[in-house]
Amino acid sequence: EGLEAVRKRPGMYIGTTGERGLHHLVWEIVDNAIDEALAGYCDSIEVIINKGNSVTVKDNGRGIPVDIHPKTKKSTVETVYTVLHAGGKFGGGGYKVSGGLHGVGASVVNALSSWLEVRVYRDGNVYYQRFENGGHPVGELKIIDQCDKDRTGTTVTFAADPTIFKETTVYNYETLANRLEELAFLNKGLRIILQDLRHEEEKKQEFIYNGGIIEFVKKLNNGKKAVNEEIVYVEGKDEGISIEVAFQYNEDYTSQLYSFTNNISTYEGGTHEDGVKRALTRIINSYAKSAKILKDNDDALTGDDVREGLTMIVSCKHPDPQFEGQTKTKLGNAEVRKIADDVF
Ligand code: 1YM
Repeated sequence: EGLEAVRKRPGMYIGTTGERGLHHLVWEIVDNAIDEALAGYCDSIEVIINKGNSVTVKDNGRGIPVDIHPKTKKSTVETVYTVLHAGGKFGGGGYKVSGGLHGVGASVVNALSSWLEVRVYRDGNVYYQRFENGGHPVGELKIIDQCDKDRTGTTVTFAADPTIFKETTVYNYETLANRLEELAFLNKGLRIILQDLRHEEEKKQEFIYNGGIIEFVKKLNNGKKAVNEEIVYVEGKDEGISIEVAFQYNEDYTSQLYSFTNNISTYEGGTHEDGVKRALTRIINSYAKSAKILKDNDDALTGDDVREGLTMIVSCKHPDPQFEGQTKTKLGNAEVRKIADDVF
């Protein structure tokens, strides 16, 4: 369970130690804040690139629990940040649906940082703990200040360790902005702010989309001639799995179809995408027949036919997603495909 393992083989946890891996650190911490938003306790997340390329991630959720964890006899904050694989489901209740390392990424980020600080705002107190040199605590979690009783949340600041990230420790503003905007589209009503304090002229963008994926489709079709003015939107939930679909046709011949599960792009498709595609083809064919647009002897429209000029987002939230190659659980692929189809 030691963080040394992460420092020995960082690639196993974050893929690469290049620029991509560096940004992965931010996504791991942001994922924990997103999970808190998905649980319904947080509606605002801030990401700040500080001078010197440390990064701060703030949320206004409940704050990471500060009580003593029964197993480790340390605070839950310290446990989440120093024990590999902690932070996921332990303690029971609730599930994590965001992507990344399934809520266990905090300790990985700490292991790969030269220093990291956590502040938790809870019960009118400001709790603080600092870690150095790959996750070693500098003292215990302690109360350093008082705050308004109504103020709750978690603030984490970390500096990627240059001895691990030898290629670069400099963040790319556009990389962060693009993904944070995507997360704002995929989580409607969630406010995400990005700030860059590295340069004389400070940059700041706020992403909040009350229309969620409808506004995502609007952006993708910007500058194109829409066929249906009003973007079609449907959502539904079954067996704890929710599916949202938004689409609009434009006069192009190509299609833009992006699907996501738990906020992660599923660019190779999947059962959620199959179910929606199948339903769209079935519904358009059935309408075309009943409206006598398709005569009895005509061939049915194919999937490719009905996707011409289609811009569509499919977003699935699944408590226990299965990716290609993973073992199947209770709900098999066929069931998920059927739920996606039914919801549509
Ligand atoms: C800036 C990063 O980590 N926020 C965050 C994390 C947690 C909670 C709230 C939280 C979760 C739960 C209960 C729960 C985490 N808690 C844990 C653990 N932001 C950030 N906000 N209370 C608070 O899941 O039941 C791991 S992450 F394990 F302690 F519950």
